[in-house]
Amino acid sequence: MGPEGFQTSDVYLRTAVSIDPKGWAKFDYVKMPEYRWGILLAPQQEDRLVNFGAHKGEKAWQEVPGEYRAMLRRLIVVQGDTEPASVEQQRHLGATAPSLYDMRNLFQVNVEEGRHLWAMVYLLQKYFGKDGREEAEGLLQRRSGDVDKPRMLGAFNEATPDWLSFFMFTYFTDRDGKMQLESLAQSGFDPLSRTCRFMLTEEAHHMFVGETGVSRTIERTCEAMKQAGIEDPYDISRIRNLGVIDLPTLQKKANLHFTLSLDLFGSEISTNAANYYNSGLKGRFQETRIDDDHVLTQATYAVSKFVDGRIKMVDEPALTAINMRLRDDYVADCAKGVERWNKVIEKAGIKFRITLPHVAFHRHIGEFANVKASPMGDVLSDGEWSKQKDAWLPSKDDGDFIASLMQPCWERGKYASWISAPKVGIDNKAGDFEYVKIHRA
Ligand code: BYC
Ligand code: FE
Ligand code: FE
Repeated sequence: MGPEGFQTSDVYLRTAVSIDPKGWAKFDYVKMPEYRWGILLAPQQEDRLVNFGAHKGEKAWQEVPGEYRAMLRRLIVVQGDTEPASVEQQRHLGATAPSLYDMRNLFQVNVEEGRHLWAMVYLLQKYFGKDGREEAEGLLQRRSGDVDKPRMLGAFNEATPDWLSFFMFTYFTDRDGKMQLESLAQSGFDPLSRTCRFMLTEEAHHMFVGETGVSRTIERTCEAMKQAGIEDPYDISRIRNLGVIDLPTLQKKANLHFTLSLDLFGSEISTNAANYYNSGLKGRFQETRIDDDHVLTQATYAVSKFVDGRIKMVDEPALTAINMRLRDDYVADCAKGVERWNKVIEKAGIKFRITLPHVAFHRHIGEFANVKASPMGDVLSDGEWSKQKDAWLPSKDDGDFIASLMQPCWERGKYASWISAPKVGIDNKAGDFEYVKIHRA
């Protein structure tokens, strides 16, 4: 279920062969079927403790704590399920890669997500016996978008129809991966913590691909607008005629992928999350750097809720609000890169800003699942929503237009019309480096 085609191509990939800084960035040409995954865990820290919840201060577990076995297995299975799902969603994208550089980055992300599945399967096989093996088998049976055996979480059954979606996905959805892995890296179950810590080193590159991919798309649009003397970012048809993606459509794509990713944090109020935390299985983002008691039985946290037809902040027990807190940390993390995108637009002198929509907008999980709200957070009637939704989310027309731009560009050092070249090459390679040597039968 990996990338379609390109089985005989030589791809300039980074392979992790060990966890020390010299070992995890070996670059060379590899044919994807020959790519090999290692089981890589961050070094064991002696005397590591459970750092939060009811077991705070006890020695971290090297074996599965019997009373939490089912919960822990569930967490590992959900994490494992997302990894191959993203590869399945992206498998057709090689055919329309806007450059060899981008194609190589896609394949790099794919092989690493494959390794992340392997990392979770390793835990299931090694620590859970028969039921672990059955769950591991289940991970191979499910497929993104399959009617009978879909992937577990919503966003991983959506299509990734084009390269802009791929960049938005790696920016927004891989960042959920980062936040969830950070929380699992805090786990009192030490093997899970160690494997997640190493996975996070790889996750950074996925988000880099997303952030720079969107940024290069914006840069190219602004450049084309300037060359054509177009100042108004809403002069859509003229901008599209230049073979670039207009900024309002970029905003719609961001709206879609951001909100699908918000759904991945579960309900704002969740007893599952409270139990994970209390049991010492899943912590908060940067748990050990937070200045509180790390038990949270007395603490409260402000949660945005839908009360009497209005969106309001309500104090809730901090334990049940764990998902909300992680989502807040996620939104703050997302906002940083969006500001860097806005700098590119500002520098080009175009009056437009990309913004993150309100958390009540376009949601399918939690407090706002049954609410229609605008990106500004105004509650709407169904009629108002239907009238305006195409202004906020990609329409069929937008999709068709983007699809029309997805022409492969595989000449060394060349880029498709809608995206600029990167500032620096992978592994500092020169501009015309042949990141993928395509030999087709
Ligand atoms: N779609 O109690 P609640 C990554 C279910 S991404 C469908 O609020 P909880 C990656 C939920 O399972 C990171 N169903 O949920 C990125 C529950 O079902 P049950 C992946 C959903 O448990 C890019 C019910 O609704 N890792 O690595 O507090 C590329 C009640 O919900 C969804 C993790 O997610 C949804 N979006 O929170 C590659 C970490 N949301 O129990 C890779 C592990 C909720 O009634 N997972 N439901 O059958 C978790 O910590 C939690 O399972 C969640 C959900 C945060 C996902
Ligand atoms: Fe991953
Ligand atoms: Fe990732």
